Amino acid sequence: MAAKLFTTGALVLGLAAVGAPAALAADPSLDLVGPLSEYKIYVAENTDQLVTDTEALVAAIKAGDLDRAKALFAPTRTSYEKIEPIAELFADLDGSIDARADDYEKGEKDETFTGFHRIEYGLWETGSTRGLEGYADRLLADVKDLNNRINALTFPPEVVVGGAAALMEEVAATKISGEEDRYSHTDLWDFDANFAGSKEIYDLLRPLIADKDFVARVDGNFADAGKVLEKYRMSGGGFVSYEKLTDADRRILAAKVNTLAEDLSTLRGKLGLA
Ligand SMILES: [Cu+2]
Repeated sequence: MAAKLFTTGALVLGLAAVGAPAALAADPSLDLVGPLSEYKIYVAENTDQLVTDTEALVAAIKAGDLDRAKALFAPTRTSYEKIEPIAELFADLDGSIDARADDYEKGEKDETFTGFHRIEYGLWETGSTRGLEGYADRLLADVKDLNNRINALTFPPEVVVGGAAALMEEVAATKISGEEDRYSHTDLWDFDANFAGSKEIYDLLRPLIADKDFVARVDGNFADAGKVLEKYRMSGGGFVSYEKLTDADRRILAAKVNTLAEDLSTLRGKLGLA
């Protein structure tokens, strides 16, 4: 991809040198071709992983293995959380896969409440896999549907570029309160995945950003947020309960997430996208 990008750049420069209109050299969509196709590969890897991991989670639920199902819950979600800006383009599936009980009139008791958080509720609050088989089947059908739909999708550049900020905005607006994984308190797994998904987009676009102060600041804030998360990483992988996060660390994390959301929201303008 880098080679292709270079060729495009050289071509544009060549044209500019022989006196082509400056507007030609300023078309930002040419530079985005490489990063966009890289990102599409990243998303495809994650949706494949999501299907594989969900199959294992569903198998554990159907085998009545409560401990295994609980252990697989958070890691299975991470590939979804990494690609949320794209997954959310399919609002119906995002609703059935990742909605919270609050989105339903009767909360947890609502018949139409499905997906990860319905399963989470069953595993942690009811403490049993019983009655979750149907939700498990539905979740697997939904993530397979998502995988197919994403594979057929032409990625809108503004959604990809805007996705880096969208992930951070979502963490800032709702997730930092711990509302997402309220029964399992596995929120730090999601945060880590949200950071990874945001940083993936940023890193792919990074070579195109001319403002070096901006790049230094964003790099620094990603690193600082990562340092806070590292303190809570378990030796065997994954994270301790969100309840263990100290107020001081929660404040640092919230501040970093807010600054990142604000800075990354200017990416479109920095890349010359409308
Ligand atoms: Cu989510």
